[in-house]
Amino acid sequence: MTSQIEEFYASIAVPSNFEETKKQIQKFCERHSNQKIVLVTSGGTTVPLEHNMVRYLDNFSAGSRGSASTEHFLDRGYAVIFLHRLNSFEPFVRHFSGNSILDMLEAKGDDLVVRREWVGAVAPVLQRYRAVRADGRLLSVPFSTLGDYLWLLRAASERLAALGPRALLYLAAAVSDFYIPPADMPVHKMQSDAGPVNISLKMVPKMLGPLVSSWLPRAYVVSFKLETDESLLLQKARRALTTYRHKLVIANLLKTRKERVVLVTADAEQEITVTAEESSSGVEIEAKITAELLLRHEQFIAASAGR
Ligand code: PAZ
Repeated sequence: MTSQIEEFYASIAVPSNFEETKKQIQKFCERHSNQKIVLVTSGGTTVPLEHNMVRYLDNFSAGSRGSASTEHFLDRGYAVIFLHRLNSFEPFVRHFSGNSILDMLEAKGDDLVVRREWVGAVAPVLQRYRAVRADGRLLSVPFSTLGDYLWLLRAASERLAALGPRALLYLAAAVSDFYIPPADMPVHKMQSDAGPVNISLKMVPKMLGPLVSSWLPRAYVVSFKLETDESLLLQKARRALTTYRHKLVIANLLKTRKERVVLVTADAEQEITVTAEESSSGVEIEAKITAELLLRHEQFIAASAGR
C-alpha cells in the first residue's frame, strides 16, 4: 500500500506554492506547539480532465461545515490550520456571503465607513476576527485541485505529528474518490468535433490509512462520512472506523447535514441535532459538534499523558 501511495504522489504535480506553504505550516506549528491545533479540511476538490484545464469534475461542497467549525474551534481556544478549497466559504467572511461589500460601505468625507444598517452585523464578527488575527491563531491554506489538496494534507499532517495527541484532524472536505491519472489526461482542451468522449476514472488511493498509521499516529483523527441513502450511512461509518482505526467518524446525510449528524466511535454512537427553533435563533450544529469534540479530545490528551 505504501508503494501505491508513493507512486500516486510521484504521478501528480506538486502545488506551485508548496515549499512556501510548508514553511508557513511549520512556523505555525512551532508557534502553537504548546497548544491544541486542529487541521480543518473544507470544501470540495477540482478534478482536472485536461492538463491545460478547461473542464473538471467537482462536487457540491461549499465549505459551510469547515468554515463554521473553524470559527467554533477558534472560540474554544484552538489554533486552526484551515485547509480549504479556494473560493469556498471562509471563517468570518462567510457571514456576509451573498452581500456586496459595495452595498455595505459609504463614503464620509475622505473615509469609507460601514453603513449604519450593517454595523450591528459587522462589528461583533470583526471583533472576533481581529482577536484571532492578533493571536495569530488561524492559518488559511487554500487549494484548488485534488492533487494540491493531497500534497498539502500530507505536508500539514507530517508537521502536526510533532504535537502528538494535541493535534486534532477534522476532515470535513468532500474529496473526490475518482480522478484521471495525469498520464491518461489530454494536454489540451478536449475537442467536440472529435465526437463523444469516454472518460475512464481511476480510484484515488484512500489516504486515511497512511494518515492514521504513519503520518501522525498519535493524533486525534476525526473523519466525515456523507451518504444520500440513510440505510448505508451508519454501516459505512462503522466500516471506515474498523478499516482505518481512527478515533471518530461523523456521519451525515446530504439533505439533513445542517440539522443532524451522528458521532460514531468503536463502541458508541451519539446523535447531535439542531432544532428548527435553534437554527432560526442562530445556533449552528458545528457549535455542538465542536463542543463535544473538545471534551473528547481533552480526555484523549489526558489519557495519552498517562501512557
Ligand atoms: O461543505 P458543506 O458544508 O456543504 O458540506 C459538508 C460535508 C457534507 C462535505 C461534510 O460534512 C462531509 O461529510 N464531508 C465528507 C464527505 C465524504 O467524503 O464522505
